[in-house]
Amino acid sequence: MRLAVWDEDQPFRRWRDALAQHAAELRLSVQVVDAAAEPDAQADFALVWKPPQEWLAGQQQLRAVFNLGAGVDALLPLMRSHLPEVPLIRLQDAGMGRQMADYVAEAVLHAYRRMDDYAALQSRATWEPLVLAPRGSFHVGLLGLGQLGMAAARRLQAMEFPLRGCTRSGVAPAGCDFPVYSTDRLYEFLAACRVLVVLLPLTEATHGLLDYAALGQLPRGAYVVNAGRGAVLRAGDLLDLVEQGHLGGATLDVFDTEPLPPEDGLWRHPRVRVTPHVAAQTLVGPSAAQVMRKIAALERGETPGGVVDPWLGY
Ligand code: NDP
Ligand code: OXD
Repeated sequence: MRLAVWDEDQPFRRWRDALAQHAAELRLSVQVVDAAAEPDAQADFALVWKPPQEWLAGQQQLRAVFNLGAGVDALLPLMRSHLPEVPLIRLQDAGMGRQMADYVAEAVLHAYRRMDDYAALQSRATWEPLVLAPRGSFHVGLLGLGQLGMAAARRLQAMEFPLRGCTRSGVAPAGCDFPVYSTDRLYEFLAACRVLVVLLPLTEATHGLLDYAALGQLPRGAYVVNAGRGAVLRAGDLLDLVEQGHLGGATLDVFDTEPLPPEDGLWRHPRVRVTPHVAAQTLVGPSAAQVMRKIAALERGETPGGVVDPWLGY
């Protein structure tokens, strides 16, 4: 079988070597092709991150497309237009869960230990111990409890923060023993979150979900962490609520426009921390292993995990 790779973020040889190694372990005979170098080569499977639409449209015999990331919002519209019958399969954790748990844990501790307040005191050379909230009252809410939301939840539970979650279905994932709300009870969920961690995919239903009215449901002083997708949250509304003192601050990894334009006020706000979409990065080794396992499942006639529902958009 022929496997085409389109990923401008990594040298092709890294994917080729990792995929070849895992194919050999699974006794799969695979020719790995650099799609950018051989754009006309027809492939059976494609592994892609932000491929050009002309290339995707020219692929006539694909059996499945693998997205080299967890979020499919950029690729799904291209698939709908050009390859509506071909399954789109996303990465599930593949080494991103631990990175996301690190990112979220740091941001929650930053909020809990009032580090922005101490930074403000330091800027005035003021020595002033601040009151620390009892841990048991410091509820962290996870909006999105998929692969990454649950990885973050497990870490926060180990850190003894009380948790609550909110998902589309309201169904608690396996291993989740804290309360889970469905989105129709979003405001009730938000009302008790001292920190809101957003790990949602960008879909029609989540676009702009966290607007002024929704963010206003958070308790006074609440902190927001967004590592899902920028367009889920209206950053202007967030900034207004921080300015008004209703929200305590935010750690943001994802933005409506990326890179975040230099003139954007988020860069300079003393209570907002900005990172350049790095909370959880695609790791070649674990991703190649997962993709080859999924191809092996397809070859056996099975349906692997991570097949995107085109109607739900994730
Ligand atoms: P999953 O598909 O495993 O989980 C998605 C979660 O979101 C599920 O719990 C799902 O609910 C919930 N959800 C979907 N739609 C809604 C809605 N309308 N209202 C409430 N909840 C909803 O995704 P992952 O955990 O793997 O990844 C989450 C997102 O993280 C990705 O889509 C991507 O955008 C982002 N990401 C960011 C990275 C970064 O570096 N910043 C890196 C990797 C991913 P249900 O359980 O009911 O289906
Ligand atoms: C992803 C991402 O979706 O990097 O994997 O954001």
